[in-house]
Amino acid sequence: MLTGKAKFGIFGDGKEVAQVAMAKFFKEGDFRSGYYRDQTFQFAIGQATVEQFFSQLYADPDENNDPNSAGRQMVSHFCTSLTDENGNWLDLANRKNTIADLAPTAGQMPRGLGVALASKCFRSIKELKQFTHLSDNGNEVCFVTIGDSATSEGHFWETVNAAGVMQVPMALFVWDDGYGISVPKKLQTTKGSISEALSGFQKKDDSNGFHIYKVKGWDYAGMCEAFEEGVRLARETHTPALFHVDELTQPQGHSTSGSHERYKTPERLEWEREFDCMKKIREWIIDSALSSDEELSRLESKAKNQVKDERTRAFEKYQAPIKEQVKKILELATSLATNIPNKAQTIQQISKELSGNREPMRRDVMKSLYAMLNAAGDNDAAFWAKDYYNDLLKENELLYNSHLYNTGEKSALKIAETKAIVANNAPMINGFEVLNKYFDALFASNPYVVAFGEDVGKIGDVNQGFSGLQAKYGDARIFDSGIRELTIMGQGIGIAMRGLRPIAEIQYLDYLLYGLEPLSDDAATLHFRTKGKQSCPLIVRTRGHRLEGIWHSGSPMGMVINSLRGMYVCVPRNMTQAVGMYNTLLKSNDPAIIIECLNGYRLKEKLISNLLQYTVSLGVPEIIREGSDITIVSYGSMLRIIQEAADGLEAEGISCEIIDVQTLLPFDVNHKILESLRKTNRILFVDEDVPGGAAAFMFNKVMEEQGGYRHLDVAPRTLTGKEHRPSYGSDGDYFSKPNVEEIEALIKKMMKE
Ligand SMILES: Cc1ncc(C[n+]2csc(CCOP(=O)(O)OP(=O)(O)O)c2C)c(N)n1
Ligand SMILES: [Mg+2]
Repeated sequence: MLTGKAKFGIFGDGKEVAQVAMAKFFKEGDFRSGYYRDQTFQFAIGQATVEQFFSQLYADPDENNDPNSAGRQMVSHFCTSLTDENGNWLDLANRKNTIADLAPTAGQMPRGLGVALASKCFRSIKELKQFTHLSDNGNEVCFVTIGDSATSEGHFWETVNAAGVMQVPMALFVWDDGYGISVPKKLQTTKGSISEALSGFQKKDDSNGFHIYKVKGWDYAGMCEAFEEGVRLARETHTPALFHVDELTQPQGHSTSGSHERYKTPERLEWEREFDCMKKIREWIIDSALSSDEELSRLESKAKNQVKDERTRAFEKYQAPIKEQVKKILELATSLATNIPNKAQTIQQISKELSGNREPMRRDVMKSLYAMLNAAGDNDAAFWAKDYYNDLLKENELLYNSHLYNTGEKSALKIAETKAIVANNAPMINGFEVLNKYFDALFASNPYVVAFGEDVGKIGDVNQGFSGLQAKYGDARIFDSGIRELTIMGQGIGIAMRGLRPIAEIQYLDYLLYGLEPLSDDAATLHFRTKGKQSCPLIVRTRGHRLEGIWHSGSPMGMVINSLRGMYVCVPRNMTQAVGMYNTLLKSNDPAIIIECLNGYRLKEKLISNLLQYTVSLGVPEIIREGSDITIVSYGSMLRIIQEAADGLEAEGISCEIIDVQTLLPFDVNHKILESLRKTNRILFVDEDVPGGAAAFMFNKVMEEQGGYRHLDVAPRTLTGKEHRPSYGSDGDYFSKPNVEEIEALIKKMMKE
């Protein structure tokens, strides 16, 4: 199947006819949130070419050749640009859009819900009517595709339920080929049929729900009829449609790795040959006298040749820059060999191997050049070769490691700082009231913002940040969601990708685990995997750190920062700082999570007078107490406990400098902590996470990246929570998380060393 030029292939054969039918009803402004079988659809809507398909198969890192992923994704993972190079949203209402595909099965479901929900927002929020480049009054449909077996995932059920409840324009196509790799559908789906299992979701005149259609994947006319009706109703009435497209096949099995003869019976294989949709549509075309056997054969052979040509062209384009590199290295090698005679033989041997490689890869180039440089050692003659090696390192870094975050004007790190203004007569109010006043001003001034989550609407969230605001701004902008963290995150991702500014709430940080997958796999990788063509300016709002009990005082920050590279992680110590972070993020295109302090909502803060202007620069720690003997680095709720310890230590003549990192991702971009350490020569990292979690991350950053080890008088320390989840009650908290006495005792010990 593959000629050895590509590593892995996964294709949409056996599903071509259904995709041609689906493409007929996909209009400008619509979105596709699908999976790796949709190549025919992408070709049919004119958003991918065969040559591009092969470029992706070869992992060509040039985005001109593989505009779908610049070689970063496996074949059949498509995407169209949603933003321009400056991060501004394109005229999406007048183009055919595809959200960048993902490999995790059913991963397309949660954000597909959000993409569809955005249409509902555009239709029902009057402030959004002006943005005609983003939506034609909500007339866009989100076409979601999924395999029959992936419907076993919780993602599928949660999404289907939410779409049925909310009534969003989703056209959901289940490509049913009877298998998920080797596992047949009777082991996947109740009653072996997704449409039957979902029959209770069928919309009735007086209910919400789905329009459900069952069609045969080789019956072009039948599919067109069903798709036309279902998609039209989704567009007009926002009732979602489910198309169970049965009787599809996999002519080549699941993928290029492994053959389906291992798990399909001879009868099934025979049936697949008989009912292959390409064979069936050919018969239908001839029976309907639309064309003749000869004409079709001519077309088929023409198409085969065209594909071969495009394949060759794609490979040549992929090889061209590498061959240039090889050429340059061979030249350098000749000169090296001449100038370093005692290494000439080694260098010539390396050179010979490289030039003999008929299909060199970039890593072969790097390995050869490195080996030559190794042979040359310190010899001055190697100057140009070294220079070239460094150039190539830089070039490859741009090709393979760039674009994790926005870097242009929409980078959250480029947002200018505006300091808080605290008037002399500033009132002291509760933390939740600071947020409430802020969100009020925000919704009055920024039409793009919507907020949702469990209990966010009617009661204005469990801590009253949105109290009274649904009544003021309407339930289209501030609304309640079912208890479904996964799809609340998906809603946020999809809505953000359509150019809006969602604040999607996870009620407590401990429940982030339920919603982590789409953040980690989708939101955090999006900018990277599309090389900047798509952005997801989602803000996840949650609250955490110490309060009471195992599931209301977790602080799994190590988990968060390690699974969410590609997002920013903000850990404000109070609600005013949180406001500054919301403002910064709302001006940028990077996704982020803001973790408010659960125990901070009822603490008093001075109300600043520039709520909407105040911005916090991400990655810039704040020294919240100056001192000279030791630097204590922490964040969030922990800081208040550290302050108390510092008061106690001061009475004993020990002067503590306390640094609030404010954000864990990014972390101290200007090395402010190092500056402090230079002065104190002692450092302690404190947090509530488990040992080896975020405290270890901060330790590593300061010691290794900032070179902090050079300024130490005593061993650096981390002080963390225990390995277990926190026990209940105030005593449980005291003995599970770092406490004042523990901090004091450790610092006193460090001072004596
Ligand atoms: C979360 C996750 N688990 C497992 C896999 C490995 N995997 C890739 S495709 C696949 C089967 C999917 O079957 P189905 O949904 O029926 O789609 P089909 O490939 O048959 O079109 C599996 C198990 C994955 N990609 N993601
Ligand atoms: Mg399948």
